[in-house]
Amino acid sequence: MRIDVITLFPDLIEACAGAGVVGRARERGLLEVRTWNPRDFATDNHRTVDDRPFGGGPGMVMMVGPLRDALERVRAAGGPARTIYLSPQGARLTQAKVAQLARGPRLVLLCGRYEGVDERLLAEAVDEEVSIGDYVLSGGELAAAVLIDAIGRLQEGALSDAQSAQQDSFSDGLLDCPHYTRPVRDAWGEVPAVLLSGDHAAIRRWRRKQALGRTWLRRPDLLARVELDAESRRLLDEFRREYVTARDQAEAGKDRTG
Ligand code: 9D3
Repeated sequence: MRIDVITLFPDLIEACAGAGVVGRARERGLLEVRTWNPRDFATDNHRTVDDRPFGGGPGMVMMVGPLRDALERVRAAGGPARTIYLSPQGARLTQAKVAQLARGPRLVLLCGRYEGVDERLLAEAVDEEVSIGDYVLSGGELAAAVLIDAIGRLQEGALSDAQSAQQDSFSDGLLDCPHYTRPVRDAWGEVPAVLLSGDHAAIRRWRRKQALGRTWLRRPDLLARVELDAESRRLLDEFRREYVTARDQAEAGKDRTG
C-alpha cells in the first residue's frame, strides 16, 4: 500500500514512520510512505503557504493554491487515491476505520497547520475528515502518524506470526489481559499461579476472564457492544463476584484498623 502525506513538517512524519513495525514494513516494501511539502508549491519569493482569515480573527489559514498544486502532483504520481484531511472536525478514528483504509491500495493524507485549510479545498479535493480524539493538537501531523502506524501494522506480513496470533485473540472488542514475565517472585509481587501451571485450558480461561473483567471495569462502553457467549458470561459473572467480595473485604479491613 502507498500513503502520500502533504505536510509542512515532513520530518515529523518521517520520524514516526521510520521506526519499529512500520519502519520494517517500509523496508520490506509492504508499505510506501512519501511526503510532499506545500511550501515547495508556493509561487512567491517568500514561499508563502498561509494568509489571514477573511472576516478577521486570530490565526492564519492555509491557502488553496499551494495545497491544490501539491495534491495535483501527488495524484499525477500514481493515479487516483482517497484523500483524507486530518482535522478536529473529522469523524473519530476507530479500528474498524483503520481496517477499512488499510485495504488500500492508496491514500493521500493532508495535514493542516495554523487554524486549518481554506474550506474550498476541503469541498473540492477531500473525501473524508478524520480526527484522532477530543483534544487539541497543534497540527495534523501526529494524527497522520497515528493513522500510518495503525494502517502499517495491518499490512500483510508486517507483524510476526506471534504478533498476528496475539492480535487475533484480542480482535474481539475487549481490552487485553494482564501480562507477566520473569522473575516469578519479585519485591513488587508474584506471578498468578495459573500462568505457571502448564494447564493451557485454565490459562486461556483466566486470560479471557481478566480481559472481560477489565473491560467491564474500565470500558463498559466496549462491553456493551460485544456479544458474549455462555462461557464468557459465566467468566464475567465470576470476575464480578470475586471483585465485589474483594472490595467488601478491603472495606471491612479499613473499618477495623481505622
Ligand atoms: C485552538 C485552535 N482552535 C481554534 C478554536 C481550532 C484548532 C485548529 C487546529 C484546533 C486544533 C487544530 C490542529 N489540530 C489538528 O490539525 C488535528 C487534530 C486535533 O487537534 N485533535 C484530534 N485530532 C486531530 S486531526 C488533526
